[in-house]
Amino acid sequence: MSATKAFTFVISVLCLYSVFGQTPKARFEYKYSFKGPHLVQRDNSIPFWEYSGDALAGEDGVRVTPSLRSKKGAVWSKNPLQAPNWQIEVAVRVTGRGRIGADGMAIWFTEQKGTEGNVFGSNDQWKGLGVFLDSFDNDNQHNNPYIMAIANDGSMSFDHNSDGSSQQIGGCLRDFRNKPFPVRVRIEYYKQALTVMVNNGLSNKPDDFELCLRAVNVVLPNMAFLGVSAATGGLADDHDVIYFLTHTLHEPGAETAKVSEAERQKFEEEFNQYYKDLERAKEDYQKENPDKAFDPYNIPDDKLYESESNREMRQIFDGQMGIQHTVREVSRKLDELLGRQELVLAKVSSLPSGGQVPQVQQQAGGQQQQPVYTDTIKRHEVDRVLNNQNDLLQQIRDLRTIVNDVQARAMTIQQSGGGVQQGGGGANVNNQMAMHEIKDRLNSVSNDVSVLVNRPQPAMNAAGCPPPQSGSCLTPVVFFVAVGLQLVVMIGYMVYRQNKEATAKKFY
Ligand SMILES: [Ca+2]
Ligand SMILES: [Ca+2]
Repeated sequence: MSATKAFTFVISVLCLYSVFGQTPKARFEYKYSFKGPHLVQRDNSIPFWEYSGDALAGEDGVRVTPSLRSKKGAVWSKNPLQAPNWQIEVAVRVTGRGRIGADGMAIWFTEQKGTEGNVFGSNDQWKGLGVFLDSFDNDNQHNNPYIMAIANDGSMSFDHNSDGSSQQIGGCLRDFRNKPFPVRVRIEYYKQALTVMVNNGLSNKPDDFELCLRAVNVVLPNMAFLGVSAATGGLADDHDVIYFLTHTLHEPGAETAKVSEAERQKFEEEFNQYYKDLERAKEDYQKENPDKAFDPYNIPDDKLYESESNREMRQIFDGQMGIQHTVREVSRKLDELLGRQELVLAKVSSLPSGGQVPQVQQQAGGQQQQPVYTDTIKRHEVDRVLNNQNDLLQQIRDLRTIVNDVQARAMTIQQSGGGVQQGGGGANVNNQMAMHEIKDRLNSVSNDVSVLVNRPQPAMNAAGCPPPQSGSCLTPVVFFVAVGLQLVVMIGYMVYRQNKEATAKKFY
């Protein structure tokens, strides 16, 4: 039986070979391909390609999405590929720290360039072919990550809920995440037969591929744009395209008729020349602008992203730095306070018991210190002394006025004394009244003077202030002497008058 089976297998292979003919000739299409190193130009653009959304192009590939939530990105050929038969080989890396990733990637061959949408970062209802690398198991059938192909005429919407299981041409269960080598997907479309081969990322041998799906009678547009898109959701992976290589496939006979070997060589040379020029231009630019040679997109992954433990360590470190800074600040302020306190203490202790003269302290070593100024008389104290002196002068002026008044009244009494000879006994009464008045006035003067004498002296006088400038002011001693003399003279005059009147009465 096994011999029969083997025979059947050989016959079927021969039949297939007769159907598809000889192995097609492949022609590299550099305008529909990209590959590192030196993938991007000075302005970070990829020749013949454009990228959008959250995609970033680096020297060695395109990061279609970073491993952040809800990101979408895409890279598309600028021009459509016009070929009935073709082969695409795409090397991708899907890496993430989680055990499960999301959402996945798509390789496109569509009539229109894709726009941002919900089918792995690109629009739904596409016209053409989509080959999906679906990381997330939406229908919970435990059949993801999964690779599948879906051809769409523009009428169908991708059914995420079933992971497109009813819409696919075919597919295979392959874990393409976190592999040591890039996972390669080779899509071949030849005579309406679609073949998808996958390298599992466990080896980097060029021809190490496994069949994922094969389908015949698949109708695709003759002219279509090529692209790769990716999306992340609540979970996130890095989705990188390492290279995208396109070949058109030609039947061996037609190929020779169509393109001569010379033409092929010309194309190859053109391609090589282009890359050489590009590299030379880059080197020149780096030489001219060594400071600008840094490419922000070409940061290694380990620098762009940090691990969980590194992040925690960094946060702890940052926190400790903050605490250290605060402690240092507090310590500095404390030192400042202590310094001020010591200064105040030094000033207080150096205050002499009486004197206010600035003192120069000599240290034991003989080194001269800054003079320490002890407390001196303040401005307001000087003002107070001056005010007191003014008050004193004013009160003395008042006293002089009173004295003058007394003098004036004495003169009045003296004048009225001339009429005693006519007035007789009435003059005695007047004199007594005048005497009482003078007595009262003198008493009030005496009170004023005693108030002045008992007035508390300002403390500043004790502070060695110069005595107030008395100038021509009347001193109390002179004043009392004058008043005393006046009193003696007046009393003497009264006695003299009374004696005179007594002798005059004797004559009547
Ligand atoms: Ca899915
Ligand atoms: Ca599924």
